[in-house]
Amino acid sequence: MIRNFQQLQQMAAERKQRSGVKPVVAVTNAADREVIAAVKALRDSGMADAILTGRRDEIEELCCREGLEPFPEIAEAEDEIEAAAAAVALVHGGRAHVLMKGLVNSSVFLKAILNPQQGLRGEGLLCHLAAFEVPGWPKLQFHTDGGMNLFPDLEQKRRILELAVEALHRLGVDEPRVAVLSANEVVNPKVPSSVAAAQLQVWNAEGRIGGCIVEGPVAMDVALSAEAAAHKHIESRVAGDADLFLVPNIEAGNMVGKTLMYCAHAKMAGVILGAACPVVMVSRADNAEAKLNSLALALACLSE
Ligand code: COD
Repeated sequence: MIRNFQQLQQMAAERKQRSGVKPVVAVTNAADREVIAAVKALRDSGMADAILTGRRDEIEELCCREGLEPFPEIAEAEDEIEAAAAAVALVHGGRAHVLMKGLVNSSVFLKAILNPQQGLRGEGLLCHLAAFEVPGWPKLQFHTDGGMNLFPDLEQKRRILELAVEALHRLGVDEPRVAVLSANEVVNPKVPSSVAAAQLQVWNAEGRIGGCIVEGPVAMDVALSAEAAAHKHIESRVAGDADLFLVPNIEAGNMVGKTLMYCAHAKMAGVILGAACPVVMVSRADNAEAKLNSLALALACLSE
């Protein structure tokens, strides 16, 4: 169980010590104060080094202001499209092990990763995994996919689940408890998410999806509360103890995440899985601390 982002950062630092190799993060358009502050914190923590892409003059000025000296290596790029291509090329060339989104539009960034020739597409689907530290909640909550796939079908949900479970194994959660969310615990053919959730639970019971405990469909109250499950006479191994929440689609995932952040003061980190390397997916509005948490998540997801 990972209690909070501080523990996640420790895990990322220990992972580096075990492997003996200091990972390098390629930062896409680093010409932003919060990005530079996050890179400084990253370097100070010893978790990884960074190579920055973007306009050299702007980046160097920000490095001076934030005390990031000596300057990290900079790959010159005129705009966000060039910067995305340069950062992806650093991963292709084996110079970087993790890719990070800096001051760049999400769609431009994702399209650079998905580019069939120069991108970082692996064998199959890519998906977004978010981690939330919610005040008063005993462990990090992992949510997928509220950030990349729009309306995944059953097969895509299965792949998203497998990618997220694999990442949680790397984070030391050996048998994640997975709540496949819908609006109710009863399968209703008129609610596609409930039908898909039930099938994922069956595949898990049959051993076709392994390494985790999957229950679905479950409503959010049951996923979050053993008392709610008992009250509804639902026997559950996941209720109140879910590690991973598989959301029905990007709209639901986005709304749950934003509600956690704005109403429950949660902190969020995000990573894209299934690409040639873990990809740090931050919002341009995130502060340096949030960006550092996403860096820690991606670094802890690296295979050893
Ligand atoms: N995994 C692997 N390949 C993919 C994926 C994926 N998740 N998505 C698309 N592809 C491939 C397709 O097979 C196709 O070959 C090519 O990429 C283009 O596919 P399109 O035309 O469906 O995709 P795009 O380029 O229009 O958009 C892909 C995005 C990922 C940009 C799009 O799905 C998107 O905008 N997602 C949501 C991003 C977002 O707003 N997040 C919330 C805020 S961070």
